[in-house]
Amino acid sequence: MPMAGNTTLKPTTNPKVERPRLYKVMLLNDDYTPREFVIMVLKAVFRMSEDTGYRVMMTAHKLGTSVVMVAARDIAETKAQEAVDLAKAADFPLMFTTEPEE
Ligand code: TYC
Repeated sequence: MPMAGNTTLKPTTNPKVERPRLYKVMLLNDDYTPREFVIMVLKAVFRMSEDTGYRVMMTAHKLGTSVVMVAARDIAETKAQEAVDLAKAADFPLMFTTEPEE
């Protein structure tokens, strides 16, 4: 049976074979969510330590946005949704978004 798709003998050097893009989960600053709540979400959903959570939270607080993690698209989107759901359940406007890496 003839093979469909990539039939060349050097698949690992074939420039048409590309890894799927990775996605960034971004944390967005707002004026209402308490700092401690942001850190709690970063620890619970993204398994961050208190120190790392504090630094990521403060970066978004000062600059407006901060990179939380980089992962395959489905993982990034699931984590961002879990984090937004926790914020919604607590009635905070905290937002996480995903975007492809360059
Ligand atoms: N800016 C918020 C405050 O002063 C804290 C905060 C930090 C909220 C980071 C969101 O992504 C955020 N209470």
